[in-house]
Amino acid sequence: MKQVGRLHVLTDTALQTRFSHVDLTRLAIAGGADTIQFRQKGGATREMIQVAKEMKALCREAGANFIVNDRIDVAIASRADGVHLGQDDFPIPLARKLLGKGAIIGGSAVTLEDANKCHSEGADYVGFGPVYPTTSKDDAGPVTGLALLKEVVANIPLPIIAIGGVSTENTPEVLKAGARGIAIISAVCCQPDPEKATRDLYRALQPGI
Ligand code: TZP
Ligand code: MG
Repeated sequence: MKQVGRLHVLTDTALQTRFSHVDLTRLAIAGGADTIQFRQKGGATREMIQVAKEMKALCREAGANFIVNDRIDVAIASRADGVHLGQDDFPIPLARKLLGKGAIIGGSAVTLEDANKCHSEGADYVGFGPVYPTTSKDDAGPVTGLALLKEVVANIPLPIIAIGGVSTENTPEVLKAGARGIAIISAVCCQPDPEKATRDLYRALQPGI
């Protein structure tokens, strides 16, 4: 049975170059991440597949979910557990046809309407945000805030994963708003010690379990 995780770490090698996607996977898993999302915009597809296969192997060993952002071809080639798709990415219903019922498919939403669309198209979870200001994604859209997060949680019968500026400090209020979990780039990848940063986030999530 597929289960949507609560601590999603999105690997990033554009905002920082000290750690590779594979390094970040290892560190985030050691810190307690239950979901690793391979997020790379551009680059050679062959290399992406190679990296994704290594990441998948580490995740499988640790019992963590391995999700590929945007690239369903890379997800298929690496036997990922699923994909995460934005509103302009590969259509969710078509992804479901290709990946099957057992795959975890996440959709991005900035509004309640987006979240509704993710649900009606068959997503397994919604990545909602940016809940807080972020500099990690140029076209992240307007900051949603906690009130809209609450509204989405109340109206969409799917796990809602908060994204955008999420940190150890604001995780408690994100959980209080009803989010099932959090998705993180900079609060892990751009920290001096990504493993410790992940562990701190893991601890911040504990009261909600
Ligand atoms: N989608 C909405 S906000 C965002 C993405 C990928 C960026 C999240 O990065 P950070 O550094 O955790 O704010
Ligand atoms: Mg996308």
